[in-house]
Amino acid sequence: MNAFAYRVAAVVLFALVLSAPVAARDCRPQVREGWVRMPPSGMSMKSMPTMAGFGRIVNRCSTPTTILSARSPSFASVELHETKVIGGVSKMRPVPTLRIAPDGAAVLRPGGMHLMLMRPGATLKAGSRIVVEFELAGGGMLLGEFEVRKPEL
Ligand SMILES: [Cu+2]
Repeated sequence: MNAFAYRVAAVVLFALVLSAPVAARDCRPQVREGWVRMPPSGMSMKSMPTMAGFGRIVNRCSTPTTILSARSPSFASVELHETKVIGGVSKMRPVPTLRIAPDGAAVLRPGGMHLMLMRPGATLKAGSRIVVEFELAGGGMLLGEFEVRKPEL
């Protein structure tokens, strides 16, 4: 190898060493268009102490990401659920872990996957925002913001 080849090899190596860990550290999924559906009007939070959260969790990283759990300072507990119609009956079941492919997204929407937000600590008003923390496999954390909205009539 001549001197030029050595220099090219050194630069390439240096770039690899620099870029790999930085990309992994900087790349986190994001919550977009997060919102929480208030109970229908006329129903108090006490009679229906569960709300549903929707939005998109986008993974723009080159590696898959897995959500292990969720929690929120505004609710006693948070679970990921999936609604499925089985034999004409709509049923919800917990989603223990949620894997999102590289450049993929998990869509949380009414009638599908959603966050089940249980027992709010305080009465939430339309327009207020709550934060949900998602625990990621590998030790990371994802913070998502959700706007409280009235259900559509
Ligand atoms: Cu549910």
